[in-house]
Amino acid sequence: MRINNFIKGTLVATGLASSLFAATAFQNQVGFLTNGQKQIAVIGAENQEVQFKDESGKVALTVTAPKAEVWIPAGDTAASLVDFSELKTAGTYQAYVGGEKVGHPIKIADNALEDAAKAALRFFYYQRASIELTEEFAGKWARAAGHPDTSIRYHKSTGHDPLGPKGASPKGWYDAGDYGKYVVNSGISTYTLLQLYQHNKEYFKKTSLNIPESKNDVPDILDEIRWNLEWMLTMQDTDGGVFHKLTSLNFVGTVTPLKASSTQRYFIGKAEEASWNFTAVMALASEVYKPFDPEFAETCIRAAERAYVWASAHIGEVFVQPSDVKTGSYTGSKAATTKLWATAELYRVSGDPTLEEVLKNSTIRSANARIPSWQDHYMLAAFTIATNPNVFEERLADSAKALVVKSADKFAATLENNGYGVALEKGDFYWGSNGVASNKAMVLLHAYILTKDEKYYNAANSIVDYILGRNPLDISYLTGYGVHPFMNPHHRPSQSDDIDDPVPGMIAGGANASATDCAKAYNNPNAVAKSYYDNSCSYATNEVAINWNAPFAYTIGSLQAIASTGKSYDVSEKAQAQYEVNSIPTKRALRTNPASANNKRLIVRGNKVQLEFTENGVKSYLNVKGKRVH
Ligand code: 9MR
Repeated sequence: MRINNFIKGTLVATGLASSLFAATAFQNQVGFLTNGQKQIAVIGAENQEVQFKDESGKVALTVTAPKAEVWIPAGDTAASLVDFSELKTAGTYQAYVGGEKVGHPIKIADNALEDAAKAALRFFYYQRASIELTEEFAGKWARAAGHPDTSIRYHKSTGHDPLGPKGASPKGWYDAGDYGKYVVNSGISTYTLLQLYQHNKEYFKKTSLNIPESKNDVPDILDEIRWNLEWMLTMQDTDGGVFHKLTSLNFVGTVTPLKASSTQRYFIGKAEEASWNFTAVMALASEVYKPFDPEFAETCIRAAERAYVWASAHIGEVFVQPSDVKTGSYTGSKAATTKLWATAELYRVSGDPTLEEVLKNSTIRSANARIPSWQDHYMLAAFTIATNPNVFEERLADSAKALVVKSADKFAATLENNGYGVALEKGDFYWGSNGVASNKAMVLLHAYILTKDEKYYNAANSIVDYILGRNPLDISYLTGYGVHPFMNPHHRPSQSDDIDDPVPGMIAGGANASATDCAKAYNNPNAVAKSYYDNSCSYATNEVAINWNAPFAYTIGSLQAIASTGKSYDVSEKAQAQYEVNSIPTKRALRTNPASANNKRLIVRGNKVQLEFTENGVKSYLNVKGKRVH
C-alpha cells in the first residue's frame, strides 16, 4: 500500500496560495480530447501567464490566468480556471507559471478518454460472480470463481418455505465492495449501461473490452451486461414477483470471493420496488438484444410483463429489511417513480393500450426534478420519454424534455464564477458523491442529446475532469488511471488478493461530508470535496459500487463515442413498438372494467367489501366503493 495521496493533496490545497508560494494546478490526470474543452484550475497564478510547453520544451500556447474564484465545495482557496481549449494538437504538454512547472503532464489525443472508459466497463467483468477470472482477461487480478450461487435458501420474507428446496441464482455482478447481489441497485446500473450502448451503437459495436466473449459477434458491452441480466432473470419468482436481493444474512469478512462462497446465501424479500425495476430493465433489454438473440429478447419481454402484472397487484408492498438480515437494505426508494419508469419502458417496446392509459394519467413536472439514483427513477422515466418523442404523447414528451433541459441548465449555471470549473455543488457531497456527480453528467449529456448544445457536453466533461483529478485533493478517483489514483478501496477482492494495486477501473464513492465511519475525522463542512479518506476502512467514502461505475462509464464512454464518431444519438431514429404484451390489468383498469379479471369474488375483509381477483396466479384485492360493512 502506498502513502495516502490524500495527505499530499490536502497539504497542497490548504497551503495559502499567493505569490509567496509556487502556483499549484489541479487537473484531469488522464487526458483531454483533441477537439474538446480543456481546463485546469490553477491556484496562485491570477493574472499571470500560464505557458503550455510541448515535449521539446517549445511554448505551444500562452494563456493569462483569469481572476481567481472560489468553488465552494473546495473551500476558500480561490483558483483561476485556465482554459487552453485552443491547443488542438495531440501530444503531451506541461503547464508552467513563472518558469515553474505546475500540475501534471497534460495528454491530448483523439482517443484520450478511451482507455479509461473501457476500464470503467471492464470493472463489471471483475465484479462477475460464478466465474473464474483468468489471466488472459484479468491480468494479475486473475482469481478463482466465487459464489456459484446454485444452492440458495429462501428467506421467509420471500413467502417460500425456508426449509423447502433450495434455488439457483448464478452469475450477476457483485454490488460493490461486498459480495451481495441486489436487484434494486442492479436495475439502475444495468439500465444505465444498456443506455450507453443504445445511445452510442456505432462506437460500441467496434469497442473490444477483452472479456471471455470478445470473439463472438455480439458487442462486448452487451455480453458483459448479459452476465447480469441472466442473473436478474433468476430473481423472478414463479408468480412474476421479483426477489429484492440475494445475500448472506451478514456481510462476510475481508476475504476472497472463493472463501466468501462457503457462507450460505438467501433469496430475501419479494416486493414492489424490485419488480418495477426489473420490468424497466428487461423491457429495454428485449429491445436491445432482439437483433442479436431474438429468443433471449423474448424471454426478457415476457419476464418484464409478468413482473409488471405482479407489481401492479402489489402496490404498497415495499421491502422491509428482516430483523435477522444485516446486508445492504436498499429500502426507502420512491416506488412510484420506479413504476413510472417501468411503465414508460414497457409501453415503449409494447405499445400496450393499458399502459397508454396509465401514462395518460401521468405528468412530468420540472419541479420534481431529481438526480437519478437507486432511490429515485423519475429522471430515468423522463430520459426514456424525452428521447422517444415519436412514441409518447406530445404533452408528455415535451414536459420530459423540459425537465431534463431545465435540470441541466441548473447544473450548468453553477459553472459561473467557479474557479475549478466543476458543475457540482456543496449539496452533492454525500455517500456516493462520485455517483451523484456522474448521474448529473448523465442529465447533462441527455440535454446535449436533446438540444445538441455543446455547453451541456462541456459541463459533463467538467465532471469527468473532476473525477480524474481536477479536485482539491489532486486525486484520480479511478483506480489505475492518472498520476495519483486512489489506492485503498473498500473492495473485498482488492483487499484480500495480496496485490498492491487495486483492481483497475473502479470509481470510489468519493468525498462524503457526513461519513460516520473511519472517514469521520475528515468530514469538512467548509470544504466538502475534501471529506475523503483513501483507506479501505471507509465504506462511506472509499467503497466502489456498480451504480457509481455505470454512470461514470456512461459519461466518459459517451464523451469519447461522440468525439470519435462526430455524432450523438438521434431522437428521431426510434423504431415503433416491437412486442405485444398481454393486456395488463392495472388496478385502475380493473376498477373501470372488473370483468377483465378472472377468478373474481366479493369478500368482506375488515369493514370493507372487496373484490378479490386472481391474475396469473396472483391474488389481489380492490375496495368496492360505497359498500362498507360494520
Ligand atoms: O449506495 C448506498 C447509499 O445510498 C446508502 O446511503 C448506503 C447506506 O445504506 O448504502 C449504499 O449502498 C451500499 C449497499 O447498502 C451495500 N453494498 C454496498 C453499497 C455501497 O456502499
